[in-house]
Order: sequence, then C-alpha cells, then structure tokens
Amino acid sequence: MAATSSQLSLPTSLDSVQIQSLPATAFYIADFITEEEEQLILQRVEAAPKPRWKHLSHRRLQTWPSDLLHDKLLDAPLPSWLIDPVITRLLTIPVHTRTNDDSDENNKRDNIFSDSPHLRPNHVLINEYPPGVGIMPHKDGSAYHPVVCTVSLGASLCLNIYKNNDDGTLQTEPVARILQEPRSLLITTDNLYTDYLHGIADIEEDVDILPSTIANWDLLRSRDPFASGQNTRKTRVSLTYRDVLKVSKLGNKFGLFKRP
Ligand SMILES: O=C(O)CCC(=O)C(=O)O
Repeated sequence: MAATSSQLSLPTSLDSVQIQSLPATAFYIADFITEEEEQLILQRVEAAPKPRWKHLSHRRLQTWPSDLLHDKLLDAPLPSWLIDPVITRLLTIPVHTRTNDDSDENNKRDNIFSDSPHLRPNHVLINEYPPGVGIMPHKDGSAYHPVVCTVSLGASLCLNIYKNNDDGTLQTEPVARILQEPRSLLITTDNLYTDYLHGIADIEEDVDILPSTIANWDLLRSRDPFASGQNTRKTRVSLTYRDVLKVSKLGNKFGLFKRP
C-alpha cells in the first residue's frame, strides 16, 4: 500500500541526511512525498495548458509562476499544487538538530530557506526527461538565492556534478554522481551551488551504479533496483524550487503596462 503523508518518516533535521562524500553542501531525502502525491502532481503537470510547455530540442519544461525577465520575477503566487505538499513540508524540516542551548545560533536557523530573501521558494521549473535526454552541465547563476530543492517524479536518474579546470574549461569526468529516486528531494547549496556545475547525461541507461560511484548510496530508499549496476531510464519529471532574489511588484517596471 502506498505511504500516506503521516506515514512518511521525514528526518528530524537535514543534518542527518547530508551527503557526506560531496563538497558542501547537499541533502537527500529518499521518501519526501508519497506515491499518491507523486501521481497528483504528475496529473497537474500533464493537465497544464499546452502553452505552458516550452519545447527545447529534446526536453520540454514549464516555468511557474512565469519566466524571469532580466533575472527578475514578476510577483505572482505559485499554484497551490506546487506549494502543498512540497513547500509546506520542506519548511517544517530544521537544518540542524535542535539543542537545548538557547544561545545556539543553529537553533534559530529553522529551515533551508531561513536565510533567503523571501523565506521560501517563489519559483519552480518543471523539466521532463524522456529516456536518452539530459541537460548540459551548467551553474544556476546569480538570479537565485543559492539553494535548489529538486523533487523527482516518475523515474530515477543520475545527476552529475562537475568542476571547471583553472582555465575555465569543463572537466570531462564528473567529480560525483547523485542518484535521484522518484519521490525524493535533493537540496544543493553553499559551494556546491556556487563553485560546481551539474548536468544529466543524454543516455538511455545509467551504468556503474555502485556504492563507490554514487555519492548518496547510503541514503537511497532501496539499492535493490540497481543491483545489476544499471538504471534503465524511464521518463522522469523534476520540480526545481528556488527563491528568485529580485521580485517586481509592478508590472509597469517591466514596461508591460505602460500608459500611452
Ligand atoms: O532536473 C534536474 O534534476 C536538474 C534541473 C536543472 O539542472 C535545473 O533546473 O537547473
């Protein structure tokens, strides 16, 4: 039987689900949403009006509440199906295990968005990856507060983490791989956000899936599906939640509603 939200055993703090083998800092929660919640979100993604989809050469994506314009977001609420359960649940998880020491600064840092300008994500990208399709290595840039929360739906795949050489060229081999299972939450922040690139290979099958090659091996829901060392790709949908730093309350700042 599928887990209900009350049956999900969320960690008491993100500290306990930190991916220790990675540069600072990433957290992985294998069971962040239930199967029922996963299906409901996938239905809403599918039911979005056709113009919501932006078609790239192989991948398609939706941007909620809208695209950025010159790194700015036009103030608008996210739809409720992108807030609940993901954002509401995310904000309940403390970063650090609480101590009884009232002067402990860590006790005040309540959740992963406590230091962000809007105290919560205000923007969601929805990417759909059919088998064989990935995303080029890239950094997410300065438009966002440096925290990315990715919920995976439908299928598993490996996210590759890369570093640039001193001359700015991309190193050919990833420095690490994170296996993202359906219904999982991956949070990347700190130097991992600013100094490293991330990408997904355009392959039909992830190979060499081993304890020594998968950074979050110990945090996976189950290692059984990968016992052969392979993961045959199926269509995966990801939701990436971020806080856009600059939000414009006035459409006319963009020249959208200029008076004649
Ligand atoms: O789908 C993912 O897990 C990665 C998405 C991504 O790289 C991005 O939105 O910048």
